[in-house]
Amino acid sequence: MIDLYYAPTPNGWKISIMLEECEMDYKLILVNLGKGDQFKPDFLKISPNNRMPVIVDHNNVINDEPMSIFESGAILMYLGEKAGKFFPQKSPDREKVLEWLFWQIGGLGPMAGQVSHFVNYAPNFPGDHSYSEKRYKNEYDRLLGVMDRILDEKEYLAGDYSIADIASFPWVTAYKRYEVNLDAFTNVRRWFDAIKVRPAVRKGMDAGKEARNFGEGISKESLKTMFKQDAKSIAEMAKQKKEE
Ligand SMILES: N[C@@H](CCC(=O)N[C@@H](CS)C(=O)NCC(=O)O)C(=O)O
Repeated sequence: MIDLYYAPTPNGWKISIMLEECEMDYKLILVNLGKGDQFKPDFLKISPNNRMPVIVDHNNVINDEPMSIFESGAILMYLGEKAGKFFPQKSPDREKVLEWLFWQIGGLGPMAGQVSHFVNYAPNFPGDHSYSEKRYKNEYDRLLGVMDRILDEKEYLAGDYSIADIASFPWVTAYKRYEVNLDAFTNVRRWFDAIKVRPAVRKGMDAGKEARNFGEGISKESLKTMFKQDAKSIAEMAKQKKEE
């Protein structure tokens, strides 16, 4: 059994989709990010970066502890290897998948995440955010353009459907909220439509959907917990959760 520490956001969906695609047994453990569950001592032990997703694989015990993994890219690689699916192990196919997986982890994810911040949350904070919002929207647009060019030659990012597509899909689903016209990216649209109808993708995207929230009615306390983090504040949060 695999425990998935999760919130229904694009980074969480990558892993719920992968577990569904691999038909693996898993238990969903919801992490309430607004309430600061990511600072609880037991959570920080498996996720020192105070972020979800994280998995704990009870079938892989090392030095009396079940294996835990944080960072969605590392989790996808682990699950792909474990299941022998969506992550070829032989060169050069392995490197082709890794190129696009790292492109997502270092580019599409962080940039789309910033667009999400400026669209969904920054309006709660005073000041003119227009330059920052435009900067990240341009970068998201550029990355969709890169995808579109590559998908003109290939059906999926690395040729066959892989963990690179599973990582990228959730950050493309957000396009509507970001006011992007996906039809302008013909190949991305074809890729997106092919992935969204996969039964495992639908199931993975539905995992914990009752907890989904795009910031509507978010409390001042939750905004502070999530968006006023610096080295000092996360140390204080961790101390507070230890004492609770
Ligand atoms: N690079 C990380 C990013 C994970 C991440 O940013 N998770 C966010 C939600 S989408 C989170 O847990 N935020 C908690 C917080 O900001 O304290 C990954 O790919 O796993």
